[in-house]
Amino acid sequence: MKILDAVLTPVAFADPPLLNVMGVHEPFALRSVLRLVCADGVVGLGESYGDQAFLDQARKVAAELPGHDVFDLPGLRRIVGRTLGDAVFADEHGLTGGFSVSKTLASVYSLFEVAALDAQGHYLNRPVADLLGGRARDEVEFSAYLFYKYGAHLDAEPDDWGEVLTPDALVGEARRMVDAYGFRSIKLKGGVLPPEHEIEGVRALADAFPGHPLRIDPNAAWVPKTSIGVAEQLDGVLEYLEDPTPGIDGMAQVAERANMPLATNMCVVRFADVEPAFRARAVGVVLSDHHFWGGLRDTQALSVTCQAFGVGLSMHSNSHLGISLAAMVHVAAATPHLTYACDTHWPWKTTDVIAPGALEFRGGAVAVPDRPGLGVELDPDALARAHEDYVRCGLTKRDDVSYMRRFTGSFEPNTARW
Ligand code: GKR
Ligand code: MG
Repeated sequence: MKILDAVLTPVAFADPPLLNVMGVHEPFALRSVLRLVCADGVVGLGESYGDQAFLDQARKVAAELPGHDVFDLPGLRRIVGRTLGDAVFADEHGLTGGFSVSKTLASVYSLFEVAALDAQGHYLNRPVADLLGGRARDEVEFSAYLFYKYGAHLDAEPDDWGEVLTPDALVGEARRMVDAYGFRSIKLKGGVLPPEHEIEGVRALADAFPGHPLRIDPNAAWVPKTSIGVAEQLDGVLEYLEDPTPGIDGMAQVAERANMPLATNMCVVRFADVEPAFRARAVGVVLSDHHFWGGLRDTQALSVTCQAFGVGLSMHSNSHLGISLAAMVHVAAATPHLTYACDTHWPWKTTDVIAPGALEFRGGAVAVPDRPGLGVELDPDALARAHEDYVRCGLTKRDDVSYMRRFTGSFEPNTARW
């Protein structure tokens, strides 16, 4: 089935002022939506980053696709490689590890692979999970994703989550999310307050939610000595400790002394990182993310690699919309070795580009859609509105650091600060 056109639409959606090691989320998060228009009226959907640097690369590939067979994924990979050469897309927010040619190719390829699989599913009348080998599970469990946050964006009214900077407020945020979605696992984005405050926050969560698995992710805000101290103080409280410190060597130092596994979406971000990290015993859990690991099938390959080495697999997330969630659900369903509830930013958004109802959270899990392809349908009016928001907001890249400086006057990212 031939591809006739590949239409990329940058979109923006409202995002609260969530805090992390690099600063604070801007009022809008950016994404790109891909419609892969094929013969016979079949359309495949994809979603990925919306930063200009990514769009520039993706557009070059989109222009090469008319005439390509949507079932020829090795050929698609060759087109991406040939078109991009040694381009490097730098996701400048700095929260998903280093940049490289291979990661750029994997990221751009992923957008098109997902849309190709969606189109294949529509053509064959089968869900994407079936094309990936079939379901290992009928529903996919996700974790609550807590953030410290400001109560309002600059020059804006307070949002309805309010300010979250204390253990009590954190428990309130968790309560709302757990009640609304039924999450069991709870993740706290750390690296915002001094570690002793974040330890207090985690302890408050443990008291308020007994039996719920807990995680904290300071995005490498701590030096190894501090990380070891935190691991000691939260021994028996955390299911895993995510990216406490930068780099494979630092993580290995911490892993040697920590009783819980260390997880990462920062020091193992491409296949070339696997061997050195596993050899150093730096990580016990890899957080996969099809958006930069080369799509759904390479995510499954990552899973098998982890299984072979006795390493767990979970899933990383960034601010995203429903096409991405659908892709995450299908690949998670078709990946037997997935050992923890996946991350999602889903509760933080209020709009989407897909028609409602296809993806519902029950008991913290999303049932795998039975419908063909990804099982989600684009809402053309919602897409148009999200594109208007993109144009109106004027953002062309994610820049948590500069936005934080507008709140505080001066700010340096907290990486390895404590
Ligand atoms: O949305 O601020 C955020 C997160 O910090 C995100 O960008 C990270 O990439 O969730 C991610 C993580 O686990 O590191
Ligand atoms: Mg992380």
